[in-house]
Amino acid sequence: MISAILLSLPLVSLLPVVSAHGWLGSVTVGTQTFVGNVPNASPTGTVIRQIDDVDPVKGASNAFLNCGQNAQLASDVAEANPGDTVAFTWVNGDDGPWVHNAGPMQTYMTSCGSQSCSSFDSSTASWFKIQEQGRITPGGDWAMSLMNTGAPANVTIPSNIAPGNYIIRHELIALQIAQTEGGAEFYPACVQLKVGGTGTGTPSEDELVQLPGAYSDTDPGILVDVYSNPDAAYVFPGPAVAAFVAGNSTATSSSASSATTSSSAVASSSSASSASCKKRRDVVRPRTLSRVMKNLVPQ
Ligand SMILES: *[C@@H]1O[C@H](CO)[C@@H](O)[C@H](O)[C@H]1NC(C)=O
Ligand SMILES: CC(=O)N[C@H]1CO[C@H](CO)[C@@H](O)[C@@H]1O
Ligand SMILES: [Cu+2]
Repeated sequence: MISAILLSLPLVSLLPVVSAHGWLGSVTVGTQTFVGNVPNASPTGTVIRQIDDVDPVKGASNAFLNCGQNAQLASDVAEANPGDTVAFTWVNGDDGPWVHNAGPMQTYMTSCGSQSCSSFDSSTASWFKIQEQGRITPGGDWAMSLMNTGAPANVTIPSNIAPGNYIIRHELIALQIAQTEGGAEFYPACVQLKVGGTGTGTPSEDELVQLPGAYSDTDPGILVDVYSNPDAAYVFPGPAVAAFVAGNSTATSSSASSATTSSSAVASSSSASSASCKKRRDVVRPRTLSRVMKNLVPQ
């Protein structure tokens, strides 16, 4: 009832119409920038595996969780060094800034062994986590929201990683409708690398996971209402950051207690925003609503 009234507020229709969903538009590895192929367009040489749809991957066991929707091998490989920054610039379906603002960003790597990653089938690869980012401050905005201005997400290649052929997989999990099972939106993207240097760091066997395989649709960080209890510690899905990764202090937050799910009022208003995601208007609404709901819903 309340949510229906809120959703019909004129404010909502004044929001700019922006295309939701999206893809990895470009990546900067060290100082070199590579532009991704437009989803489902004719491919040209790049290091980013091309997907065929800007819609999110849905379902934790979806095969496309591996590298994105029907991801294809890319022809090129980026040269990188340990300690390099890899900057991932995500864009929406119209090539503007990324629109979703709630949910974690995680980065994995896998070894392609002795072969170039341009011919490596990653579908049964073993991945290790090198980074995870949640909210910037407890209860505050998510690091993902910094990309709404067009800024990239920044990841550091582990400073001691052993040289070799690797795929680096950056993943956004948009949680604006994740209080319903199956609502989480996964956006994975894979970039093919050849890492130099003389490092010796490798993950241990028990830090390796399959993707899909590492997540369940009912994981506390995947089936979660991020609006009803923003102060709850977020529980990152998947493994901890591999121990050899220096400065992985964020890994400690994954052992924090689970976020609670769903107050019914907020849940119903947010599931209405599920439809709005398809109508390309989910950009600002969830946070606006949750602020309003805070004042209406007894704590
Ligand atoms: C990545 O780095 C740029 C430049 O320092 C910064 O503007 C941006 O906010 C960073 N992105 C995130 C998600 O922190
Ligand atoms: C530098 C640092 O924080 N290292 C930690 C990385 O994570 C593992 C557990 O996943 C810790 O044991 C390390 O101390
Ligand atoms: Cu979307």
